[in-house]
This record gives sequence, structure tokens and C-alpha cells, in this order.
Amino acid sequence: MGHATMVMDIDDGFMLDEAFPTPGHEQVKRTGGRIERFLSSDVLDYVRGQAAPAYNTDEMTVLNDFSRTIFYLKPHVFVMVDDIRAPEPHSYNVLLQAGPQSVCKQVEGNGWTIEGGKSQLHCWFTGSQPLETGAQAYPGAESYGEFLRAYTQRLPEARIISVLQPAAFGTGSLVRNTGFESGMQGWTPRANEDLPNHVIDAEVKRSGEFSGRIDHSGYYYSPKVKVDPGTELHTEAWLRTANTTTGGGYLAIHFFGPDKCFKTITTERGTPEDWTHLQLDTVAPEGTQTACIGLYYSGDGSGWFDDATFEIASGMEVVEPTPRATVEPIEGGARGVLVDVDGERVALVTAGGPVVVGENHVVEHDGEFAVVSLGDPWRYVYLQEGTRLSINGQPTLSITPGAPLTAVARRDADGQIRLHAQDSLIPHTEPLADAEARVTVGGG
Ligand SMILES: [Ca+2]
Repeated sequence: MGHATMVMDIDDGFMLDEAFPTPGHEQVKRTGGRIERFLSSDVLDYVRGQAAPAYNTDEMTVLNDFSRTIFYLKPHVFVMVDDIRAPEPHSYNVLLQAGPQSVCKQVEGNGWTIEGGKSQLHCWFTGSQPLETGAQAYPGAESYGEFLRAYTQRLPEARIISVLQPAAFGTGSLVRNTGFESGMQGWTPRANEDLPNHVIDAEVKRSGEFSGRIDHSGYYYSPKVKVDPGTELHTEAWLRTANTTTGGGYLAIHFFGPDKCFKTITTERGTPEDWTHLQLDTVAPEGTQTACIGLYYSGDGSGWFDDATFEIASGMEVVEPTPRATVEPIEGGARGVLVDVDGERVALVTAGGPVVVGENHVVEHDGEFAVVSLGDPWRYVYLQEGTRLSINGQPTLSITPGAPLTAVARRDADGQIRLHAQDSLIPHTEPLADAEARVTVGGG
């Protein structure tokens, strides 16, 4: 699950099966995928990869096609179009790994936000067929964090469109899920025979709905975060214990060099019967590359931890969340998306006949894709492997009769039109030197 971009037919049997890889469900080969097409320009980048061979075995053709197309609509948004076709119907799951320090939040319907330590990603999912979305962790691998899943019913083919808007983000904390409100997410419990001792407790908690309990023996580790030597660090947590006549709970900071932990500092071991504040303030020693905190308990009863923070004492930059773009599927997602970000509306239109975009723009093209910034006048237009693109009936890009072209026209601040055109999207193709002779730009 953590290594595939798309997995088929996620059911209980597949989730419980520890055999790896599982042909028919996931990528079975490390090789075979390839970059098929590529273009880079001032206003957008385009790449298409083909991954079907990595899912097929010598005996079995699982996928006839798994093309992932990514448009980078500069500077704010990525649109990813996955086209999947198989000999047998499947439920296709496009996966986004949130990572161990991140939390997935559903905003509305198929709109989500992943919040990480220093960044966030707003996501939307749509497509040619109905889609469901969800966030979950792999049972037993919660410390790797959650993954987002956009998935179809069982179908012989599907097109899933993901819109991704990354941005800087920071809350001032080095760790997420400080109060165990997202369960075990981000925390690594002690493994093996001690694993069942770690319980997310809804009865005893200091904040919110949950705390992290340890029965008898164990610990919760935070993710290891990059820390420079000399950094002043502050960590705190709240501890409560019960039925403890020997041992107790404590808070620790571990410092790591290139491979292993070389220094640990801890609070005194305690057995408080009510919530008690633990705190450590220290300076990262010479040789530190990363550090983590640990919430420890060992004894003959139980210990509970809640509200465990880990911060740089001099303060970390607090970066407010970036407002979400507005994303409107075109014809329910069957014909692309209209993205409204930072005051600019950009439509990505898939192949097909004329289509109404926004309230009153009709976009028509004969290519594989078109991208249109809907300003008046437009800032840029893109036609992929076609001969004409029109907006509201006005010819906007016209290719001189002959083979289809891929062309981008960009309007400079001074009104000058700049053209970039290629007669092929095979990687390393040079742009046409005579683009002006082959492409006519017109219309508002
Ligand atoms: Ca809590």
C-alpha cells in the first residue's frame, strides 16, 4: 500500500494478506514503467507516465493501460489525470501517502487537506465515473501515517482526476496529533510482544476525546525530526498513572546522529494519580541530526499520556493555512476541471466536443487536452496534439493545416504573445524554431 500509486480491489482479504506483492492488486515489478511524454514551458509543465507493465506478470495481463498525466499549472496547482483500463473490471484506488507527521482532514465531499509539519496539501478528486474518498492507516503500520484513497466501483476502465494545491504551513510544533485525537497516527508504539499494551483510551483523557495508554510496559515515539546542533528544544506532556506500585512513567528526548541514538535525557520517573505536567528544556548536542520524544511507562499498572508537544524554544515560524482553491468539475468531472486559485480561473478540458466552462465560456478543441486561463484577456492557452482551440466560437489557437501540434501561447504583461510549440511530446523534443509560422493566435 505504501509503495503503489494505484491499488486494485482493496478488500479485507487483501488488507489481511501479508504476502507481497499480490498480482492483480498492486505493482509487482520494479521496472517496466516509463515516461512517455513531456513538455516544459513558462506557464505549465506536462508529463505522462505509463505504469501498466509494472502491474503485469509474464502469465497475466492485469492492466492494458495505466497512464498518469500530470499538469503543473504554474505556480499553484497540479492536476493529475489517471487513465486505467483492464481486461477485467476492478475497483481502482488512487493513493496519496500523507506521511508519518501528517494528518488527513476531510473538508467537504471529495475535498481533503493533508497537514504536515511544514506544508499542507489541498486535494480534490473527481472523474468520469462516481468516486468515493477516504483516509485510513494500514493496520499495524499506523506510525507510517495515513493514506488518502480515491476509488471507483468495479469497472473495466476509469479516469480519476486529482487536483493538488501544495502550500507552506506551520503551527509552531514539530509534531502533529499531540493529543492522540487522531489515534496512533504519527506515534510509533513499542513493537512485538509489547504492542498490545498500547491502547488509544476514550475513557481517561486530559484533552479532547482520547489519550494514549500504556499497560505494563511500552512507549510512544514521536517521528524523528531534523534538528541542528545547538537548537534549544522544549517538550512537555501530561502523565497520569493507576495501580502502579513499582516503576512509573516519564518523558524523554532522544538525539540521533547519522544512524543511532547517542544521547537521551529524561524526566524523573513518576506515578501520579492525577494528570501531571512533565517538561524538558535542553539544547541539541553536537552531532545531532534528528531528535524525537518518547512517552514511557513501565510498571505493574497503567500510564496515560496526553498533550505531548515538541517545539523549538526560540519559536518556529507559524504559517497560516493557505486558502483552498475552488475546484469545479466540468460535466461532473467527465470533461475536466475548472480551478479558481489566487484570482485566476484555469480550465483543463479533456478531449471531446464543445463544453461549457464556468458560467459562460464555451471551449472547443480537437486535441488530447486543452488548458485555458479564463481572464479577459486570457493569460495563456494550451492545446495538446490538436489543430484548433476556440473560446466562445473565437479561434484562439489554429495550427497551419498538416499534422497536429502541441502549442502554448502566453501573454506577457506588456501584451506580447510568446509561443512555444512542439510537433512531438516524446521526451527531449526541441521546441519548433518556426512556431510563429505554424500557429496562429487569435481571439480575446
Ligand atoms: Ca487528547
